[in-house]
This record gives sequence, structure tokens and C-alpha cells, in this order.
Amino acid sequence: MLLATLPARYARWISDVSVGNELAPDGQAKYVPHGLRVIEALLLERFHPRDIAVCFPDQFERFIGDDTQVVGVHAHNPLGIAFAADIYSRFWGRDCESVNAAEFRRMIEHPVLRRHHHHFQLIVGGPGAWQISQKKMQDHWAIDCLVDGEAEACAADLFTAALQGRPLPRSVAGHSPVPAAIPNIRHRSTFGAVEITRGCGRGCQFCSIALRHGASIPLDHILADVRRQVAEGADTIMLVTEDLFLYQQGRRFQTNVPALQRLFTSIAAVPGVRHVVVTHGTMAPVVQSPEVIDALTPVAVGKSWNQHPLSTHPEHRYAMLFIGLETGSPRLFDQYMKGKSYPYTPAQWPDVVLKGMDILNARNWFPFCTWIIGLPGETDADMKQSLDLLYALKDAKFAAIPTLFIPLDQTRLGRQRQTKLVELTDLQWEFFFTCWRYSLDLFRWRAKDIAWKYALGVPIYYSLLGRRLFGRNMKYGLFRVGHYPERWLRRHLYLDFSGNLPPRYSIPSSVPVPDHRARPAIPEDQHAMNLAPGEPRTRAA
Ligand code: B12
Ligand code: SF4
Repeated sequence: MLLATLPARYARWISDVSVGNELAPDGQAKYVPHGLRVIEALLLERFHPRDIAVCFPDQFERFIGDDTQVVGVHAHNPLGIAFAADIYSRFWGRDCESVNAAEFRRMIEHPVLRRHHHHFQLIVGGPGAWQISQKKMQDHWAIDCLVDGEAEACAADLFTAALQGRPLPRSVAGHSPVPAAIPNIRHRSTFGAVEITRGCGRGCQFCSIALRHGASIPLDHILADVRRQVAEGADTIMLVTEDLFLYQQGRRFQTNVPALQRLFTSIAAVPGVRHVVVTHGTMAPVVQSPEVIDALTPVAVGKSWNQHPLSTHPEHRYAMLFIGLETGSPRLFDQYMKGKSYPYTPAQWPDVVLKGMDILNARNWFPFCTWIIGLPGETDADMKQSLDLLYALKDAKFAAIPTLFIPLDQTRLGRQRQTKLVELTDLQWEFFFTCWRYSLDLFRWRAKDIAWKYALGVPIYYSLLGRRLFGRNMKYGLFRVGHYPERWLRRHLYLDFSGNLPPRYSIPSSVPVPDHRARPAIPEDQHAMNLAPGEPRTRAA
């Protein structure tokens, strides 16, 4: 994820980033993003395998020729303007393009596409398709049809229309399929990604996944996908979900511990599976049902590929889970994402975060937590609450990943203004860099010998580039990353890491579940995940 955010211009000498890919003997891709495998599976239901090829741009020459009638492209982050990629490439200069964006441009402007485009139609889809319409690049790249959203219901028809030479609609808005319409993949996907749920239902106003209806994928379907991955050489299975704890949930986000345990043990028991890794989760279920973490730990930690000396597991393994914490301000939380803490109230959010982190850490789960800086209407008072919460987490084992608010198309906050690095206040910069101090400290054990280089690099970066690009507001927060003396920094910053002041929040012994009987805490339409099969579904957000 981080490599995708590097500036393309310098990527090769900052890291050993490689854009080379593994190929099958016939030159097709050995593995590709899961969404593209879903499209391939849909096409294979209608067309013969010899008429379809799934390949990387470097093999276009081999697979795109005079008889090609349609080309489909998967776009994860085509212009590099999704959360992290947009921010981190900017640290290297004003016009730095991220690896993500540069690679997409290299693909979509490939000479082979140009040469043959007069006899095929070009369809682009994927989670980042919205970026192309937002930046008005569809005509520039001669894209005939842009598919925004889930494509189970439309992909095969679009490809059929293209084959018949019929004109395609310029854009198509995808719709959530019924779970039965999601096909089993026919070939391996990157990182052994296997979907276990689709959509969410908690209804956060900034989130594009909130637009997808929620559904759990049946266990048989999941296991068939796992076996397919393993059969083609994968030894790691990555469970793709927006929230692990939504899997086969009961009404009102009730965590289904037996179903989750069965899922994990069944996947781990498939011969050839060495590692099982999880993607996203939320904090509230951890606090409400800590027994779920106990139940999943043998597989989630025992079969994780991550290791850290702070883990008490015999092989020092730890489970990594992405959790969106977003803000420490109950006011902003209430305004934009109150479903995320259900059954707890927004006012309980700091307690939920601290208690959940404590439960996870005690069982060797070290989450990667994302935060959003600059939510619409964020004030200094909100930022101070976020800093207070962050400070209370100073001894926790987790990585903190700051992102800036980006209005994603079609979300409820889609028309709001994007937050820009140059506009950050000193408090927001302090938050940004305190996150990075935590994250770098967590992983510094791997590179103890280069810690002094960080410290030295900070003033060099600030005077040569940082101050020019972003102004003086960033200064003291940046120096905190390099562990410069607190007796100097605390005069300029809000938090004081010299140990003189106790944190404003502490880990609660328990977090009481409020009585929601009088009035539901989140609107009914945000419970799309909880509908019985066949019940009509309403749009989640
Ligand atoms: C797994 C994953 C990853 C993996 C990628 C593994 C892989 N390559 O397969 C890793 C960890 C590497 C990753 C990295 C990043 N990711 Co990611 N990732 C996901 C995640 C959790 C699951 C993706 C998935 O498999 N979904 C299930 C499939 C079925 O859905 P889908 O891909 O959207 O496919 C459907 C449609 O989009 C469409 N479709 C897809 N391809 C095509 C092609 C054609 C021709 C057509 C017609 C339709 C079509 O049909 C599919 C079926 O309905 C999603 C969140 C999510 N739940 O989707 C985030 C998500 C896609 N990632 C996201 C981001 C931002 C990134 C990064 C850019 C982060 C960063 N560094 O800034 C990086 C860069 C990735 C890269 N290399 O380019 C965002 C995208 C935001 C946006 N809408 O712009 C998402 C939505 C997470 C989020 N909520 O913010 N990611
Ligand atoms: S909890 Fe909120 S941010 Fe996370 S996937 Fe669900 S709607 Fe999106």
C-alpha cells in the first residue's frame, strides 16, 4: 500500500519497488486484483476461455491484436487521488505523480491500445473509476464506457454489446448484486484475496463502501475460492471485507462468533494454506464481544505472516487489522459516522477506542488505524480531542496512519471541499506527525541502526523542501518524528511527551452498552446487512 504512494520519479531509488509481475506459462497474469477476477468469472459464464485473456500491460503486445473486440481495464487508484497516495507523493515536490498514477497512465496510454483502438471498445471499471470522471479524463484516454461501482449485473452485457458492435453507454452506475450473483473466481487473485462480505451498512458519510449493500458470502463459496487460490500456487489467503465482524452477523450488528470461528478454522484447514490475513474491522464489536478475538486468535495470530518482538506469541506473530478510527471528536463522529460505534454512542467513542485497543493488544492483534484530518467543519477544539485520544494511545501497539479528507464521488460528503496539505494548521500537522512517530517507533526495531538518520533527515527535509512546500506550520510536529527534545517541542506543540502530564483519557474497565430501546441510535436504513434473505434491501447510505 505504501509503495503505491511513492513518487514515481524517485521510486526506484527510495525503495526496491518493482512493477514487474509474475506470469503464467502462456504469458497471462499469474494473479490480478480480485475485482478483475470477478469480471473474468462473469465473462467465462458467457464466453469461451480461449476468447478471453487477463494480462498486464507489458504483455499487451501478445494479447491485443487485430481480432481484439473489447478491452476491459481494472482501476484501483488510477489518478492516485485516493487517500494515502494523494498525500504522500506530494511530500516529494509539487508535481510528483504517485507510482499508482504513473503506472495507470503508462497502461492506458500504451501504444498497443492506441494502435488497435479503432476496432475495439475500451471499458474501464473498478473502485477508482470515479477518479477518471471526476478529473474529466475519459475523453483524453478515449475510454468508451466507464463503469462506476459493482459490475456483476452489467459487465457481461456490456462486453456482449461491444462484441456485437453496438455502441456502449458512456458511463454506467453499478448496483449491488444479490449474493448469489457473485461468481466464484476461476483463477488466482493478488495476495490470495477472497471476499467474505460485501458492503458495510454502518453508513459513514465519507465512505464509498457505504454505498454498497451488505451481504455475507456463503461459506461454501468462500472455501471454493480458497481452494482455487491454493491450486494456483497461493499459500496466503487474505480475507477481504469492510468489517470482519459483519460476517454472518445477527440483527443490529450482533457479532456471530461461532460463524466467524467456523470460517477461520475451515479456511486454515484447507491443505496448502499457510497464512491467513485479515483486512478491515471496526472497534465496537471488539469491545462488545471480546470473546470473538479469543476465538479467532489461534488462526488470525497463529497463521499471520507478520512478526514483531513485542508479540508474546511463541513465534512473535501478530494479527494486523485495518481499523478506521477517523477522529477523537465525538461531535464530528456524531455528525458523520455515528453508525461506526453502534451499539455505543458517539460520546463513548474515545472509551471504545481505548478499550478495544487494550483487548486487541492483549491478544497480539496490532491494528493499523486510519484517521481523517480535515473532516468538513473540523475546528481546533475537535483536533485537540483527537490529539488527546492519540496521546492516550501512546503505549499501545498499533500503527497510526493519518489521511486527509477526500470527497469521494456519490458519497454524502462527495460535494465537500478536499482538505489540502498546504492548508493544515499547526495542530493538524502535530496530529499528522505524532501518528508517524508512533508508526515509525513501532517498526524501528527493524532498523535501529538507521534511527539517527531519521533524526538527521528531519531538519534537512524541513529546510530544503518541507518549509517551501507546506509552510512553517509543519515544523515542530515534524521534529517530533525525529524525537527532538520535548523540553523544546512542548513550548510549541499541544501535547507534551516529556511525561509531565497524564493523558486526558484512560482505558475504562468496561464500556456499558446503552439502552437503545427508546430510540434506535442509527437510522433503520443503515441496517442493510441485517436483512433476512429475500427481504427487500434499501440503499445503505
Ligand atoms: C484488497 C484491497 C487492496 C489490496 C490490493 C490487492 C489486489 N490488488 O487485489 C492492497 C492492500 C494492495 C490495496 C492497496 C491499495 N488500496 Co485497496 N482495497 C482493497 C479492498 C479491501 C478489497 C478489494 C476487493 O477485492 N474488493 C472486492 C471486489 C469484488 O470489488 P472491486 O475490486 O471493487 O470490483 C468490483 C467493481 O469495482 C467492478 N470492477 C472491478 N474491476 C473491473 C474491471 C472492469 C473492466 C469492469 C467493467 C468492472 C470492474 O466489478 C467488481 C465486481 O463488482 C478494497 C475495499 C473493498 N472492499 O472493495 C480497498 C480499496 C479498493 N482500496 C483503496 C485504496 C485507496 C488503495 C490504495 C490506493 C491505498 C493507498 N496506498 O493510498 C492502495 C493501492 C493499490 C494499488 N496497488 O494500486 C480504496 C479505493 C478508494 C477509491 N474508491 O478510490 C478501497 C475502496 C478502500 C477504501 N474504502 O478506501 N488494496
Ligand atoms: S464502517 Fe464506515 S468507513 Fe468503514 S466501511 Fe463501513 S461505512 Fe465505510
